[in-house]
Amino acid sequence: MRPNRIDSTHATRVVIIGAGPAGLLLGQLLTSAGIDNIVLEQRTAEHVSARIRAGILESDTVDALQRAGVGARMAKEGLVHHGIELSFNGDRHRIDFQALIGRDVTVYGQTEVTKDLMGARRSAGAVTVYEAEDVELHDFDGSRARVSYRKQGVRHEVHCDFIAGCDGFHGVSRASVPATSKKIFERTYPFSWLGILSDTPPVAGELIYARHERGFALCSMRSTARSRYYVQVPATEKIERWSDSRFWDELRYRLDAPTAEAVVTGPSIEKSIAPLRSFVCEPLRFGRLFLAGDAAHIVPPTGAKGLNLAVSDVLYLAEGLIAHYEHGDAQGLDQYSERCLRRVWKAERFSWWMTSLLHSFPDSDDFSHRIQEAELDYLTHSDSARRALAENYVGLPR
Ligand code: FAS
Ligand code: PHB
Repeated sequence: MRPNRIDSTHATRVVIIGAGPAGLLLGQLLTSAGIDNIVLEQRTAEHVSARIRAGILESDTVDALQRAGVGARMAKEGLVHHGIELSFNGDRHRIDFQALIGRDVTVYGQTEVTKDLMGARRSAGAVTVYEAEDVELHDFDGSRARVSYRKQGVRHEVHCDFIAGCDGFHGVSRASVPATSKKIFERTYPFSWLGILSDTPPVAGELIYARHERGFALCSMRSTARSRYYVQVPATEKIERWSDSRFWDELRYRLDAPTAEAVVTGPSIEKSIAPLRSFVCEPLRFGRLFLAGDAAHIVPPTGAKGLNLAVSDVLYLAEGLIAHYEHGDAQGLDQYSERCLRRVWKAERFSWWMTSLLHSFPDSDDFSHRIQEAELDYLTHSDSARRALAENYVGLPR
């Protein structure tokens, strides 16, 4: 078979590449608005729905999922949190979102959000092609875009008005844009997060972000019976070097004594290492191609922004596409990149700040340590400083 022979041709209005939260939420919003779309996903549905990723939803994200008609289980199972705690120098200090800004966040795993969106898409009868291989983007700078892919040996081509690149950091969409048409901003960190999931009760009722000379640790959760913990490890660390007991010991070293004492340990049901980076691609629109979510930007997870930023991009993109099709109004699409990037860069700043505040940097000097301590001292003695952290953590207004 000739490599570029097309065996089957289709047409739709919007091709969405990637069935992560960005792609699936965009698909849900477009389908609900009667705008025909197809999602192309390289992995299996089982793989996508089994991924363990983010855990914290901003209130705007919760509202968006409710409005999109996929919030029922989240409303039942999500845990509303009115604050977080910072643990350092042997003490815990609460940041009270309710008292400071009257808002909250919801603990509801990205895994569950993805499952809810996948279920809604199935119920709507919208098309998702899983195991779509060799996805290629064509003519997105022309009058009509095309996306080709291979499925079970058959090469398909989809003609469309627009392409939404929701295929994550390692996807094909951003890579299809010529280097001369995009500017990349990037910072990599000399450490990663080693995460563990365990069916044990969380050590506390809210998240605890811990700064310790041995490194950062985070006590999070997925429910009142399932905990999610992280410890900072060197960027070169290998998962094979971490038994469960080594993880639990290291986590407890980094917590204040009462909290360390209270940790309930158990077998890991998932254990993985995720690298940390700050990354932004500018712009986010290239003719008929729009980048959204991790395809466009990456934040270190310290600020719990990744998933929430993906939702924010998709809301702007859906608004623009719906205005285009319903009223012939191009303003939303023309302003998409600028509107997203204003919000993205503020989330990048906050995520970088939280990461710089709480992690130990192998090459940092005494001055840097004193700055970290002064920052933490300011946070624990100033309502204004705590209010600034709170308003960024729960999500800045759109
Ligand atoms: P995703 O990466 O979720 O989805 C992209 C989809 O595109 C994937 O299903 C992929 O298979 C598919 N794809 C890729 N290339 C393709 C191609 N060529 N053709 C077709 N499909 C293709 N955020 C937080 O807020 N807190 C966290 O704790 C946190 N932990 C994370 C841990 C890890 C290991 C990673 C990688 C990210 C983490 N994030 C976290 C960020 C994460 O939650 C993202 O922000 C979120 O998944 C973004 O969603 P999407 O933009 O949909 O990208
Ligand atoms: C998580 O529960 O996975 C989580 C929570 C908060 C973060 C990062 C990850 O900042």
